[in-house]
Amino acid sequence: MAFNKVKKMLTIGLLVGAAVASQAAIVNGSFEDGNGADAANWIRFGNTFREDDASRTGLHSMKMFGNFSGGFNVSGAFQNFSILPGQSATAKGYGMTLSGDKMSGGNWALLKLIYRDAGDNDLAFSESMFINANTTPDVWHELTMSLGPAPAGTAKGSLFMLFLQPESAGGSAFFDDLEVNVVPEPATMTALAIGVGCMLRKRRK
Ligand SMILES: [Ca+2]
Repeated sequence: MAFNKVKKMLTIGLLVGAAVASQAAIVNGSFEDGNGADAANWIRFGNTFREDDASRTGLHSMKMFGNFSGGFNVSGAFQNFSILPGQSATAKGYGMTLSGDKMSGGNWALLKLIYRDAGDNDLAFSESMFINANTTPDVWHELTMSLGPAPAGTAKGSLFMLFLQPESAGGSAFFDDLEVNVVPEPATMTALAIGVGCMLRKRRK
């Protein structure tokens, strides 16, 4: 087989491998799709709103702050994604607090990546770094999470943006450019590698 042909096939194989190795699992992570305070594909609760006064990319981000209900309370939004036992998920996003409405008191905000069973019980979770009163304002901070293989009984994954207000302190947090990647279990990867190998051998004959 001509060298160029082999090179082309290897490139295709690598591209297929890369596409399968890491699959984008959530949509509208930049919150550009939506209607007013609602971001398409996201379910929000408490004081959580799609806003256009601070964004890392595009025009929108998600803003959240406390409910000022007198006790410990939570605002946030989440999106579920597909994952099977044995597959692994990682997630990334960006968080910020503005100096004009800086996080204060004991408030904190974070991203949380979760594996859940069919009854919505948490089987495993990974929390990002916190956005809180000590966070440098007016800068987007990269937030990352990583979980190992999903255990037996995993029915879905969820990515949460959360704002926790232990008392009635002020301040708000913004999130933008969230993504989740799901990596197939090693057995699937091996099978794919063998498949590409067979394809190349067959073509060589
Ligand atoms: Ca955005």
